[in-house]
Amino acid sequence: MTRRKLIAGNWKMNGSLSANEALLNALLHDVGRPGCDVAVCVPAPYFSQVQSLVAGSQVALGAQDISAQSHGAFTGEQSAAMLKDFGVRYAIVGHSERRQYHGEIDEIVAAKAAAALANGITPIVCVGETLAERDAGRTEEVVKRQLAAVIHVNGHCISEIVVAYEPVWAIGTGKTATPEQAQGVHAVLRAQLHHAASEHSAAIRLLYGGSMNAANASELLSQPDIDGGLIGGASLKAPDFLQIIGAAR
Ligand code: 3PY
Repeated sequence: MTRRKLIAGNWKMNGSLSANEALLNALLHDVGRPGCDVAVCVPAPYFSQVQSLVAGSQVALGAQDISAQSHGAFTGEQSAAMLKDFGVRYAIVGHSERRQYHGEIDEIVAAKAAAALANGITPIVCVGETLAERDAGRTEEVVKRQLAAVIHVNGHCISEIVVAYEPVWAIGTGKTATPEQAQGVHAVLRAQLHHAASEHSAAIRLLYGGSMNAANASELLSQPDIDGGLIGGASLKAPDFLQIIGAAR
């Protein structure tokens, strides 16, 4: 089955009103009608600005996190309904930086994915092993455990998720998994999805993330189970991000 690729930028905690405007103007000027889905996952304070800038374009708005709660005394959190108010279409959940710095365990990630799905937002569920886990031969066990938690809670609507394999050792380090390493893990995840939801598994998009850039995108994106990318630093430079989008056609 052919899956339409998705290229999603993860701006992380970067940007300013002026920098966002310059970046998006450059992106929108040249993106045209891309042969893939495109999204930018931006810091929450800029939802309103980015919603206006991308309105009517082929670029969708995404968030970098979402609360598992619907409302109430949860200082600093943003609910799915709040994200919907700004036209947010995707929400990253379980990025390794959130797992590492904010103690987000598998159960929290699964609850966040559930909150997104219940509100019509597509969760981009991140999984990935640390260098120590890879060196110990535990990659498969770790990513399968992380994905199983989400499948377990969201079984009936699993077809609506996007999964991003982001080896932690390749995040912000400039190191990238080789296309073969990435494809190997994607095949494991595809098989797991097939086992859990055979009728939907072929349609679920599996993105690669972890230092995907303009130079390595084509080779990674040509792998049979790599259906797009979750792009860190390279999504902050319009020419690089456009080149990655071009490689996903
Ligand atoms: C990276 O490429 O560094 C990322 O973390 C993308 O989410």
